[in-house]
Parts: sequence; structure tokens; C-alpha cells
Amino acid sequence: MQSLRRVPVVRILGRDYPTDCMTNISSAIRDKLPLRLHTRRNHPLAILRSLVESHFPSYSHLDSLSPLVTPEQNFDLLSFPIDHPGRSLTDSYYINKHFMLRTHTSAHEVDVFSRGETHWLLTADVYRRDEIDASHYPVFHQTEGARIVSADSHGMDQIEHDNAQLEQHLNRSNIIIQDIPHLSTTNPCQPHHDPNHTKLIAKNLKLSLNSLILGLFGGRLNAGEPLRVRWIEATFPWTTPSFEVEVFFRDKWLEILGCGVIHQSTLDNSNVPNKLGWAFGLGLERIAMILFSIPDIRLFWSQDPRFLSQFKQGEITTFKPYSKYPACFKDISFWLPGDATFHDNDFCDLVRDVAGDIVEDVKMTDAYTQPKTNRKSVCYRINYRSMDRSLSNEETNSLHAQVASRLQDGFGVEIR
Ligand code: FA5
Ligand code: MG
Repeated sequence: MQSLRRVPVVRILGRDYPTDCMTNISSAIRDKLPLRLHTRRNHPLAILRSLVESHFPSYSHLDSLSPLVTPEQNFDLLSFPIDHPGRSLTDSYYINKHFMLRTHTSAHEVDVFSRGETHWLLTADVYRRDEIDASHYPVFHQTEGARIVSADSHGMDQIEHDNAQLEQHLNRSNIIIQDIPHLSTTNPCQPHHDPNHTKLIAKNLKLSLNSLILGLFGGRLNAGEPLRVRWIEATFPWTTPSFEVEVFFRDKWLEILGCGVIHQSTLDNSNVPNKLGWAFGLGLERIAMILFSIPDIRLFWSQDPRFLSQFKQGEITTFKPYSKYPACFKDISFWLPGDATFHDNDFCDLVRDVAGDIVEDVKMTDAYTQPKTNRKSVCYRINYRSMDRSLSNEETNSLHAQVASRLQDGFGVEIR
């Protein structure tokens, strides 16, 4: 963050980019860009990706698009409103005004359709500024999937034929699906689309995903119990109707994907105005954490052979945790400068930049406004714990001191 905003250019994946007032990428994040975990053989994310791909054998499988995109690709071409919070510096990583790190794999939909692809999967690393705990990490992975057909009787015949086959397969399986209508007043058909066509496409989307989910989880969840899946209404700026899918796991519903029938404007932007179809975006970490029993999202980034040696391409195995090293909690309280804006995500990014994966979680434990002066003070508790080794006192003290000095330099806060 401030470390890179202050240099005139940042080098990203072998190219230099000038910085400007939008630059907020940190060196900790920049260092993740070349890693591409989803392409590493025997890594749990690569194993899961192959499993997903094997359920769509006739689709194109893409995995090497650059994480650098324009705000136009990430937002505008997908009809995000100009004031959408995802665009803000507190939520997304910007290289400068013109380039950002993709926040979702949907950023490539228009490009991929424009190349003439009609049914494809794309797996990639995505970046979002976020809180720090066992299930949130500023980099995670998504697989985008999409299918478009010609918006005429020929295309619809194809879809109907497919639906019949998928339905047969699902009827024979041990899965309970809580469905909702394909269309409703709150989840409508697009004005220029034939509602009967949209229903067929939505049905094809649901059947395709239910069958994928069955392939991924069937027989692996909730020992012997049927797999439970539920569909709920959602909103995405470039799809309608839109849905989210949740899977029942350990007494809780867990959201695993978003999807919908693609907007005509997105298809127009892709030069395929006479097509109709669906797209989905699946979060890989959450599914991998369930399938392999991986308890902490940081583990995906571990270089420790005790982690990496446990997984083998093509196999779903249960992770055996090795001993946890002791946690070290340290508090930091400070007064915020009167006029400056300071966001939780600014603090989390700074801590990540200093301590990397040694930070397990960060919680705000106190916030206080002095009634007379209106000055605001906050307190955060940082849990330093390495996944690979025991930390010495000197090391955590030194990290904590760096957090304090970077806070003072970068944000002009006053440490209490
Ligand atoms: C999207 O990212 C949309 N691009 C999905 C989409 C694609 C909709 C195509 C319509 C058409 P969302 O922000 O809900 O949506 O993220 C999709 C999935 O990514 C979530 O269901 C979840 O599985 C995963 N995900 C989202 N945020 C995180 C996070 N911070 N950590 C781990 N996984 C996450
Ligand atoms: Mg969501």
C-alpha cells in the first residue's frame, strides 16, 4: 500500500506501471501474482480445478489470463453502476487509474465470448481487500463457467435435449435440491428475451450446476446422508434472473457460487447479440476446505512439505493437521488523525504487508470517540502465529514495532 504508492513505478509481472493517486497495491499482494496455485500439480486447488473441468469435458478450459485488467473489464462492461462499492479503493487493488487486479473471473467474460468461445471454463486468482481470519484471504481462486447458444429454435432444441439427459442423471442420485422458480417478479426475465427461452436456459444452468455439485460432494459430505443443495435469489449487475447456491455442511448453509442468465448488454458488448446463455462463478477455496478438511485458508499458500506432500493430483484426501505453533496476541491502540479517512482494510493490508502469512487474524477490539475533541481512537488485536514454526519473542516484537511505525508514517496516527 503506502510502500508502493510512494514509488514512481511499480513492476508487475515483468512490466513497469506508473503509480498515481489510485495506487493501493501492496508488495505482499504483488508477490502473490506469479504464484498461480491453481496451475501447480498436486496442489489442492489444482486438484479441485481438474475435478471441475472433468465435469465439463467438451468445454474450453482456460487458466492463463493476466490478473491485470482495466476497471472497464472488471466493472463497466458488466454494467456495474458507477457508485458500486466494489469499485472503491477500500475494496479493490489498483495499480493506477488504468489498471487493477481482477476482483472476480467474470472480468474476462466479454473477452472470452468475443474470441468466439461458446462454452468454456476459466480458472484464476482473484483479489479483494478484506478482513483477516481463517476463511478470508485477499487472494482466492474462482472458476468461471459459461455457455451460450443461438437464441432461436435450434439453440433451444439443443438445451432441451441436454436438460432431459441431465434430469435423468439427477433423478437417480442421492441429492435433495431446494429449488426456486426460474423467474419471479423480483428475479425477472430481461425485457427483450422470450420468457420461455429464459426458463429453459435457467433450467439448464441449474441442472448443470446441480450435477457438478453432485460430482464434487456426492457421498463425501454428511456421511451417508443425502447431499442438500439450495438455490436462492441473488442480484448481479450483468445477469438476470440471478441465483446463489448453498450447500449444507456441518449444520450450516455455505455459499459456494453465484450465477445467472447473462444480460443482453453483456452479450452485445461481446459481439454475440444473437446468443442467449448463462454464467457462473465458483469459489475454489471454500469447496477445497470442505473436500480436503483444510482448516485455515492460509494453508493453501504454505510451502511446508508437511502440507504439500499430503495431496495428489486426481485424489480427494483428508488433510491431517500437524501441530499448531503457539499464538502470540499483541494489541495496538492509536488516535486517528482528525481529517484522514482510515478503513479497517487499510489496517489489515498494512499488517499483511509487514507480517505476511504470520498473521492469523486481526480484530478491532475497541473504538472510542473523545466527546470533547471528537478525536477517534481504535484498538486492534493482532494474532501472530506461524503455520510452519515457533516464533521468537524478538521476532513478533519487531513485526509489531514495524506495524506501529508504518502506521505513523503512512497514516499519521498517534500511537497511544
Ligand atoms: C462473484 O464473484 C460473481 N462474479 C459470480 C458470478 C459469475 C455471478 C457469473 C453471475 C455470473 P461473489 O462475490 O458472490 O460473486 O463470489 C462468488 C463466490 O466466490 C462465492 O460464492 C464464494 O464461494 C467465493 N468467494 C467470494 N468471496 C470470497 C472470499 N473472500 N474468500 C473466499 N471465497 C470467496
Ligand atoms: Mg456472493
